[in-house]
Amino acid sequence: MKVLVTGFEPFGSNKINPTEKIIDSLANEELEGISIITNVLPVVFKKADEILANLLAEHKPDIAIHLGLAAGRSSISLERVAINLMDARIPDNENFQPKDEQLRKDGETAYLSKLPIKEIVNELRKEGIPSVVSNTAGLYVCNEVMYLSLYHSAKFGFPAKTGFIHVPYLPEQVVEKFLTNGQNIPCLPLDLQVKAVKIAIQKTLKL
Ligand code: PCA
Repeated sequence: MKVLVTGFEPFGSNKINPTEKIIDSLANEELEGISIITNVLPVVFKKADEILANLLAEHKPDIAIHLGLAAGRSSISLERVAINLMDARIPDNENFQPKDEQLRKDGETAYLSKLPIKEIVNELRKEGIPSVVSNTAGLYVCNEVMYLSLYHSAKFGFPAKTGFIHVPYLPEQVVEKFLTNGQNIPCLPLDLQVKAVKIAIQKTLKL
């Protein structure tokens, strides 16, 4: 069983992306009977598209779990839906800022997550980790990656199960924002974020 887990590099005003750290810690993990392929994607619309396509073609994963930072959210968010649209509030890391542009002309308007999102949310809550189903992954590079993974799944049959999880800031990021401009923003420690992703993988493997 092959599981692809992707995160993202920092972007915008965020100097750290927690998902990069989650990927680092998963890369050193042995989970029973599965091989985990990890990758940190650039926050660049065109490059993320190309790199994801190459990863899927090369590894043919059974499961793909894509991770991104959702600045300001308080919980682990299991995204329900990806939309066939790019409408960027801020430019990407190579200064591209698409507005109202389709991702794939031959794709559906939207795809629903193929992860067992409600089962994962329930399991995380049982473990004391705040978690919700989210009905929007935004219209930036995270939505793009979720959409393209589901488009690939619909077109080629793999990854059979794929979806997206947004994570909150890490505590150190919030301390910095509080000290620099008094913003009071929610966060979740790295160990709980890593635990949440492992639970999501295990739950997806079982169902
Ligand atoms: N979050 C952004 C892109 C990269 C990331 O970690 C998003 O929500 O689209």
